[in-house]
Amino acid sequence: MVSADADLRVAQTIAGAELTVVIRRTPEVPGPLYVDLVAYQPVSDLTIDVSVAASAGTVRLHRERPGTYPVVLHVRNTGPHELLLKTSAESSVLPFEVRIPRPAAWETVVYGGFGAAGLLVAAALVAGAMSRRPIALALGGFGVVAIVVAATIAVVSPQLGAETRDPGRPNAQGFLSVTPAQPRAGDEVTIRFDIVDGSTGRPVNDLAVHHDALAHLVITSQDGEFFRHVHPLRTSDGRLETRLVADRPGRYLAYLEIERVDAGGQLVSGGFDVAGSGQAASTRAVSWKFPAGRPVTVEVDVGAEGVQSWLGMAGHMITRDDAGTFAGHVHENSMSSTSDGTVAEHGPKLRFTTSFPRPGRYFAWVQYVKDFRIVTVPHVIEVVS
Ligand SMILES: [Cu+2]
Repeated sequence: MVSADADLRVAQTIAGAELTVVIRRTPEVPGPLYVDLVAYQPVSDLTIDVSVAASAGTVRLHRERPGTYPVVLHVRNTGPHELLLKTSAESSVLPFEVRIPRPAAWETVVYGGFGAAGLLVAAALVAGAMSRRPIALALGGFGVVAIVVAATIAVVSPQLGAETRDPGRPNAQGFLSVTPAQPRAGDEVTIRFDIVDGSTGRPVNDLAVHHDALAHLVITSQDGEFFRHVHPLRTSDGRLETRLVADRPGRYLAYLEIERVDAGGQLVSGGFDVAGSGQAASTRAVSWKFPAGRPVTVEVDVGAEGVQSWLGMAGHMITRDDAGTFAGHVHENSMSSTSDGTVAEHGPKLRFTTSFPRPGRYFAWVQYVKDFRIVTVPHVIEVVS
């Protein structure tokens, strides 16, 4: 379940296209539900049916036209809803909640208290002017009490309103499967993660949006030459799917970042093999050399025009060791972004601070968005003791 006190942004990789689905805050119900699909390059011609309950719309993405595609739907009531995205081949169900912001109870008391105080003090002044001293004093006294109560609650309330956190939920477990079961190089492969609760074994139905997605999936080939960072479609409770063309033979490693409501983030991993001949080794040169076990900062030049915020950040750096037993993901150091997810003034340099646990060879992929295009820059890192 995800909620929408503010705009809700959910990245989705659909038909190979990278989108951010923005469900805008709803001012009233029944009323319009504004949804934007932000398409990143390369955009393909694609028709996407977008619907919520009985309300439906269609978005037609055009090749050569990255950016925002709006659609207006209709919601009748507050509470849990599901946004359905559908193309001829794929579909995704995104749970969200419609909430109409209502003042908190303590706000009512504070404003009510100040209001009552104002009236009582005014009445006291009137009574005083009419020379009814005891009444004026009493009214003035109540007014002062009302002010004290309101002011005390105003000061204490932020603590009262503090979120009480769930003690945490059991870890989820993920099982990776691929279709076809034994893919060959060049095949389109469907990668499916079934996420179940570690205690009950039931499909997990409480994935939370974090870093603008329900799940972040990184798939690399063992040799580091293949890299995809995608946002799988939620096809049912606990089931996440993505399709891609595995263009080279060998072992593929998959890392899925998820977060459950009221629980911490976790990484679920898996792998699969792609058959074929002609395994080519990586010939990429080492671009950075670092000591093991210490924080290091890399600087990436993105040009004077800067970058756009993507997944709530100016940039991402994903790392992996040669064997695939270590995987890391850090964000650009400024950690800031624009709330509307459009042009941010980051650049011309992005900085990432990370560390590598042991000596050896590592891969790193730096990602940022420029002109609605996701740029991925691969690096090979040598880590020494
Ligand atoms: Cu992601």
